[in-house]
Amino acid sequence: MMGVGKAIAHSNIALAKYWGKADTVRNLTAVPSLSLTLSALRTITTVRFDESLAADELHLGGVQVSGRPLQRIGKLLDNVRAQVGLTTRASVDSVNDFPTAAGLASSASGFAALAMAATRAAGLELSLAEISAIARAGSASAARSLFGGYVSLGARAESAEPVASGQDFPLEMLVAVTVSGEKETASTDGMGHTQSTSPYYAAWVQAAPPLYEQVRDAVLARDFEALGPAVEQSALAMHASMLAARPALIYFAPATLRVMERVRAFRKSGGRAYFTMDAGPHVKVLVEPSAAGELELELAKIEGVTRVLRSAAGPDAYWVEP
Ligand code: 2P0
Repeated sequence: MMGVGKAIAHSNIALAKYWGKADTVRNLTAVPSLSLTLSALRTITTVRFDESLAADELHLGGVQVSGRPLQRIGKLLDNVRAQVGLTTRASVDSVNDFPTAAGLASSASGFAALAMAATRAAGLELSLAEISAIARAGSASAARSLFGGYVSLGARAESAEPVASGQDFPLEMLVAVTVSGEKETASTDGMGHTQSTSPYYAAWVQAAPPLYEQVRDAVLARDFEALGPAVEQSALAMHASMLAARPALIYFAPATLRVMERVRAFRKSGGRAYFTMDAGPHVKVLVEPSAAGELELELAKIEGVTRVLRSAAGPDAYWVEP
């Protein structure tokens, strides 16, 4: 069999964060999350089952990769192969059309595009929800990248589901890419470490569901002023649990704090914008389209900010001709 599939998925940024697993074997999350899919950050992935291959192969941005990334995609491919009784190995070609050197998370769009492409290459005809479950087993945040707009993933949920479209509530995201000398800790490792050593992890697991509900209700009500504070609290509560780990997990760089301060100053002068951050030093700022251009210029001037990416809401993941 020489099946081939090609797909495009967009990255997503959680507005209500998840951090921590309820089940590490099945990769189920401990708390619910809600994200915005971003049009400007895409991964394009081709999967080709090829009988001449002795082992799975992975190319990221044209460069052959082995080790842990290859192991992780191998697990997803094994799952897909098991569903159709296939033993053929695959070559996977994945390209991000945004600057990966910036250390922006690419596992969300990466595993979503991989699950789309691999299921098609294997000849499976599945719904986006079913493909979301396959992506989630590879990387939990990837479950959300199957859908466009605002997307939720419940605690212990198998797959994500759409909450609202980007047109329903048109917000934009500015990604302030910051410099950091530190090598980032992989999310899976960081979560496990927080879970096993932070005295605040239990408090985070208690605080996250009501914050998620505030975020979801504000999205459904298209209420930016209710949404923003809940988004900031979700990110900072998550980071508080990491900061209390032993040793501490500190993702803040000096420029991270400068961007946050600028966003707060923007609000003091009457603007409306709210920040969030993930397992890295970059800051993502949620803003209305009418104010995005002005704020983008301001963020770009901050010391330690190397570039600012601007994105509207993105669409569902989709297949393209290989
Ligand atoms: C999120 N993050 O909700 C949270 C907020 C980062 C901080 O999901 O271990 O890529 O591959 O399942 O899902 C990043 O972790 O981790 C993440 P794995 P994942 O977006």
